[in-house]
Amino acid sequence: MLSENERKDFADKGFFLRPAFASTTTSSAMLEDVVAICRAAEGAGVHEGTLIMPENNLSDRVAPSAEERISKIFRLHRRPVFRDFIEDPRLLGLVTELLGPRVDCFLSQFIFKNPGAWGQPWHQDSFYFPFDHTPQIGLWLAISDATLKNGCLWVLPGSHREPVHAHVTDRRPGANLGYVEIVDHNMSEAIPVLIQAGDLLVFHSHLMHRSMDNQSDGVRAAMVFHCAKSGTQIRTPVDAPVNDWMALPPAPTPRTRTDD
Ligand SMILES: O=C(O)CCC(=O)C(=O)O
Repeated sequence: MLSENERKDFADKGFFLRPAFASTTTSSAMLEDVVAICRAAEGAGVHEGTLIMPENNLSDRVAPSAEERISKIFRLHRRPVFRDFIEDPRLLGLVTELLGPRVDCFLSQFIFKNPGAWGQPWHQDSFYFPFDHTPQIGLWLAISDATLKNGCLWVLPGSHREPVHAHVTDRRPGANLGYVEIVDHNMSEAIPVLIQAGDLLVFHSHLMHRSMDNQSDGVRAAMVFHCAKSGTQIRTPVDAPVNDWMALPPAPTPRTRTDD
């Protein structure tokens, strides 16, 4: 289910890109659902089991619509459009090849990076995942094009081989809740991930990555899922409120010539 190049990129660099993975219909349905959530909740809070987080540095903006003040919406993967996506046989094939035959989706977040929103500092996702297995797999689906101007992701190729580094709290006054930063590593070899709406970035949870501020006039949106091997144990007394463990179906068995 993975090409040779994808397998090699994941092993060598800690990520690979699947261009044109999602249709415009899927991306639009995701966007429509999260916009409806933000408007129903009239901004940040809880709605139908989802958690809606504000964009702190845009909190005093007078915005015509609720979603223009939102940063992230968590716990989406049981909703039909998101569940259909994460249970797509192409995704199941990909994550089971990387993690083993049975996999859970435990985290999902839609990211609205509105004009003026700040980027998320350098981090490794495993810092947020105090689990007994590593790695987890991140699936970052571009809902809009991601450019240098609108705050695309940056990654440090090969950094997935690093242990989880110390992370310090994001020191910018007004930074979003939960933002942390790696300050003890050289990031000079980092590269931008310039991708188009519908492209999927697949990455290792130790990969160091960040995003930049949105300096454009348009929103830079993305939908991110995280998957772990089934049976993963949490090493903290209480799980993070953003997590919601859901077993995924097994990947369909590839057809062989004798099936015909
Ligand atoms: O898309 C972004 O702005 C940051 C996303 C990110 O770093 C993450 O999902 O771990």
